[in-house]
Amino acid sequence: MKEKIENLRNEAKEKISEIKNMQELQDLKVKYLGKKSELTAMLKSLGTLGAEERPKVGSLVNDVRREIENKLEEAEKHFKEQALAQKLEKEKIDITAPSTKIKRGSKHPINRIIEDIQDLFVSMGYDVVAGPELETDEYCFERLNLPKGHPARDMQDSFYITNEYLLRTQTSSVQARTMIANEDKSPIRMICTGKTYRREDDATHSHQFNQVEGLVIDKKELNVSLADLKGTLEVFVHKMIGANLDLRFRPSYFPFTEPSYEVDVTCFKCQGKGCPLCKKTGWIELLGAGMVHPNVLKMNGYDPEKYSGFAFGTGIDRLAMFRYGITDMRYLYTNDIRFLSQFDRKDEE
Ligand code: FA5
Repeated sequence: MKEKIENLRNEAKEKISEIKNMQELQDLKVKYLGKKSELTAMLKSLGTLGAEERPKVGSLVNDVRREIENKLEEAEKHFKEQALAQKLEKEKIDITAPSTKIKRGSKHPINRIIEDIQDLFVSMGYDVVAGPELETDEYCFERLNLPKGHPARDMQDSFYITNEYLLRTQTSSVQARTMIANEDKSPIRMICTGKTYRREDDATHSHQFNQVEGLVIDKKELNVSLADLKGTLEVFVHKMIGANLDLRFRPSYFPFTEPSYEVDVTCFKCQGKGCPLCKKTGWIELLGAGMVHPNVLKMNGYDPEKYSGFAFGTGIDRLAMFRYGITDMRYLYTNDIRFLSQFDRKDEE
């Protein structure tokens, strides 16, 4: 028995000295120390030995086990150190090398302005609502006092999908949706920002652009007036694009408001002197507005004898042009990262 143990010890030592990798080490661990190893079997069979021999053999088996364990531990330590050294060699970091620049994303200028508009109007007690971009003729035109065949439909060149559905040409469709949805016909104070579409394309007109619609309706005795509309628009435009800008309220026509106005702002490019961008007028149109037409109130369930209100619709892309001095609106849609990444800096100025 003693000789067998000694042979095992020598055999294990020799095998351990020849190990080449961790897998071989694991295999030897199982072979010499595992549950089914010869040494474990010897320990289990100690009971069959005589009382004198038992402690001697037992202590020898334990010595050999410990010795093999130590040898294996040493080998394992050696392999781990070797692996770490190889990893460090391979993954050497040169802390003096110039770093690669991490590209920071930035918010699109239109989204910046939309967030600012929403913050401003929420601070004035307005709700922010939304409506669909694929709109029905009914909400985009008919419920806004623009029946089929009305000449004013030519004011907006539309993308029709079917006879009944089109890409909305104006967020005014959300005026009608809000009035209809408001079943108890209580007062309304809402804005809606969103994409709108028309067949247009030049430096101040895009086929896709963004509008913000505003609608205020309240009981007649509260007398929501043109003065309220003017004051609201002045605060809005001054907060968005500059406190010193002149606004020009020009009488105009929209079928859904009476009276109606278009509001122009001094051209940011020529400061009002006249240039190609403002078509030599010194002004750029920013929005349409007016007092909600009694027909629109009636068609959407509000009694014009009891309620009155104002509405406005502003081009957000035009606001972006003014705020950031962009001379061609179409840059906003070209997805040129060099153009789009400059606005963090511009907002900090
Ligand atoms: C309207 O769209 C009316 N719905 C506005 C309105 C709302 C009037 C509520 C009364 C009451 P207009 O077509 O003028 O009106 O457009 C309003 C604004 O949207 C314009 O002043 C302009 O700033 C912007 N806009 C219009 N067409 C384009 C376009 N193709 N590209 C970029 N901005 C445009």
